[in-house]
This record gives sequence, structure tokens and C-alpha cells, in this order.
Amino acid sequence: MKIMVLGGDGFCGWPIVLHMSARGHEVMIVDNLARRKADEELKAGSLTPICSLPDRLNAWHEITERRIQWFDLDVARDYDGLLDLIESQQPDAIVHLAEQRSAPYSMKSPRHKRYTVENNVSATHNTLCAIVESGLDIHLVHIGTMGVYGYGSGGGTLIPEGYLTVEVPTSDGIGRVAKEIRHPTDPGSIYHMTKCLDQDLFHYYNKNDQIRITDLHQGVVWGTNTEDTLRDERLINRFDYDGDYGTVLNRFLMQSAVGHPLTVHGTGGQTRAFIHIQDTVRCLALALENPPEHGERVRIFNQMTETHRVADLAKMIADMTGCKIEYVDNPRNEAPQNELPATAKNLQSMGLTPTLLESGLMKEVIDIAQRYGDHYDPDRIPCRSQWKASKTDASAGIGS
Ligand code: NAD
Ligand code: USQ
Repeated sequence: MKIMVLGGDGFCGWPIVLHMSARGHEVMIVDNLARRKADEELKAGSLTPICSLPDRLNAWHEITERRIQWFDLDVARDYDGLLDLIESQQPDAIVHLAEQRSAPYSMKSPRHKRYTVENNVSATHNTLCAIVESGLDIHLVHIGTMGVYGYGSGGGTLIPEGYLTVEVPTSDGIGRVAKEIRHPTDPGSIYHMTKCLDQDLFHYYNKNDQIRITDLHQGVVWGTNTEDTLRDERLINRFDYDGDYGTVLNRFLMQSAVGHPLTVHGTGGQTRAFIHIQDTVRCLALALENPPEHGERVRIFNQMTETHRVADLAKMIADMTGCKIEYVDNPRNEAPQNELPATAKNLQSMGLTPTLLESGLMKEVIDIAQRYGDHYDPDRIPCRSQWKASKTDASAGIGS
């Protein structure tokens, strides 16, 4: 299969690219390196020393004799370039990861809010529009987020995989009919809101133009390396630990490695869905190699393997390593606690065997953080992005 990966230089994208190439597919990357530029803006780099993209690709070629091409193109702004590329490369599938994915970054200032909406919504719309204009039969696979559902609908209800059957009153006001709808959205940040908007774009293009679409609602990803990125130091994946791009479990593991107290927001009663990066790549292979039928509605799978309460994660790591826990003021506007009962059976029924949180795997991440710990900047650990306008991040830069 010929696969074009939009955002293939990122944390999830890079291991996906290598995995699909290792499985014998022809893979190409489209990426404008926006994420590496955000590192410069935030003065916060990956804890692991990541090579330039050309060096990564040369290393992969040296080890496997497989070539991966890179096209430096802004998917949100260069529509003509994207269309030309799709028409000339004729991919069978496009994986779309080319979005600004940090919730704290998206809340930093008006400029960051506008950038996140413009970048993410235009990247998604340009991709859909170019697929239609190309006239090619391309399967689009997008990584969305569990955050589109909100975190727990309450009343003991279960989050489904995308669709929900509800009872709607008939026009006479007397009867009731069952109707299948998409689960209502309830985003917790500007970033999460863009993923909700993406869903409407997918619905429309699937209905109007019969584009085959798989939307994977992914939980918080943890871990850093996969079988493929471990093949050579030059293939190492990025490890974000900073207050904007670092996600909770990796941050806690890194903090325990460098002797920093674990930064639990509020009481830590927030429950979130999690998935290991090795399972992310396996899920992508399953989604790509089992496309929807022609005429099928947008396929939505929940891409997560377990749920945990933030305070429980902190306690688990503190018990394992003896590190301290610090309960800090929560910079976000989120429920102080929630349950998160969610279904995620589809990918498992297709063959995913979940990699669950266990001390051996957590230790591997701690070891990586210890190995590269001398690169870390303690100033980058606190989450400075505030959710309320009155508390806009004073260090956010121009336009804030
Ligand atoms: P990332 O920021 O590491 O990677 C995104 C990549 O897209 C970067 O390489 C960036 O340069 C590129 N990009 C962004 N805008 C672009 C544009 N306009 N044109 C071309 N390239 C562009 O993020 P990630 O962690 O790899 O996440 C990938 C996707 O998975 C995102 O859509 C994110 O919302 C989703 N996701 C991530 C997580 C997680 O925990 N990391 C969890 C759930 C969902
Ligand atoms: N948290 C802490 N301490 C920290 C960092 C975070 O207590 O030091 C808390 C947050 O307040 C939040 C939870 O941990 O309640 C998760 O935060 P996160 O930064 O790990 O995850 P989030 O902002 O939700 O975003 C990440 C990815 C995003 C993806 C999302 C999946 O960056 O791209 O969409 O996870 S989900 O959470 O399922 O919506």
C-alpha cells in the first residue's frame, strides 16, 4: 500500500511511519516541522536527542534499505501544493496527524487559540477537499481524541465508539423513535474543540463525496520508543516533558527520574484514557490494513487500552520510586474529578492485544529519562498556560 503520513515527524507519526515501512508499505511524510518550531518558541526541546528529519530517514535507509520520502509542506496553508502532491503520488491511504495537539499550548493566548483553530481545521478541510478534487479513492485515517466526548457523561452511562442510540419524540409529540447519532461533543480546550469540528467535516465529506474515513479517538499516549525506533539511536522518538507538550504519565515518569515532585493538578481526581505508543502504531496498522467498505459511514474507534485517575498514577509511581507528590493549583478549567467508563472493543476485536501499564514498562521510560536527564530544564516543568482569560500566560509572546 502507498501511504502518505501528514505530520509524520511528530511523536506519534514517526513510529507509525517506521512501522508501516517495516511492514513493507511505501510510506512518505508530509510535515512542515511546525512541532520543531514550537520547541524553539517555547525554549523546550525533546528530552531525548532527536535527529533532523533527513538524518532520521538516512538512518532508516541504512538499516533497512527502505526509502521514505519527506515533503516539506504546510497542509493548512498550501492547498495547491497538497493537491499536486496527492495527484502525483496517488496514495492509497492518507494518515492525518498534522495538527497542533497540545491543549495547554492552545490556551496560552489569543494568538495560540487562533493558530490552533486555523491550523487544525484548515489542515483537515484541505485534506478532505484535495482528496475529492484528486478524484482518487483514498482512505483517510485521522487520529482524533477521547476528549471529544468530554470526560464522563455521568449517571453511570458508557461512552460508546462514536455513535449512540437515542430516543427522539415523533412529530406528533406522542411516540418515540430510536435514532443513531454521534455522541455529543464536550471539549475541554480549544485544541479539543478543533477535534470536534473535524468530526463534522468528516461527516459531511463522507456523506457528500463517499470518502472512506476512519477516525481514531485516542487517549493520552505514554512511553517513547517502539520496536522500530529502538533499532538505532538516530531513530529515537521525541520525549516531551514540558508544561505544554508533556503529557501526564510521561511527565510523572520523567519527574521521578530527575528527582522533581510529581505535579498533580488539583486533587488528581481526573480520570483519563491511556495507550502505550507501541499500541498506537499497532492500531494504525489495523486501521490502514482493514479499510471501511465503500459507502460505509465514518468509522469511529476508541484507541485506548485502560483508564486511570491522575492521583492513582502519581501514587503508583511514588510507591515504585520513593519520589514526592506535589498537589499544585490546577491551571485548567476541568472537573476536579470524574469517572470515565468507555468502550474500546473494535480495535481489540481486530487483533490488538493491549499493552497495559506495568512497572517494567514504566521503568523503561524512567531509564530513558535518567539516561537523557541532563538535558532537562527545570523551568520548563510547570504548566504555565491558564484556561481563564484573566490568567493568560504572561510569557506567551506577541499577539497575546
Ligand atoms: P506532534 O505535535 O508530535 O506531531 C504533529 C506533527 O504534525 C508534527 O510533526 C508537526 O510538525 C506536524 N504538523 C502540524 N501542523 C502541520 C501543518 N499545517 N502542515 C504540516 N505538518 C504539520 O503530535 P503527536 O503527539 O504526534 O500527535 C499526532 C496526532 O495524534 C495529533 O492529531 C493529536 O491530536 C493526536 N493525539 C495525540 C495524543 C498524544 O498523547 N500525543 C493523544 C491523542 C491524540
Ligand atoms: N495533569 C496533571 N499534572 C500534569 C499534567 C497534566 O495533573 O503535570 C492532568 C491534567 O490536568 C489533565 C490530565 O492530567 O487532567 C491529562 O493531561 P495531559 O496533558 O496528559 O492530556 P491532555 O491535555 O488531555 O492532552 C493529551 C494530548 C492530546 C490528546 C489527549 C487525549 O496532548 O493531543 O488529544 O491527551 S485525551 O486526554 O483522552 O483527550
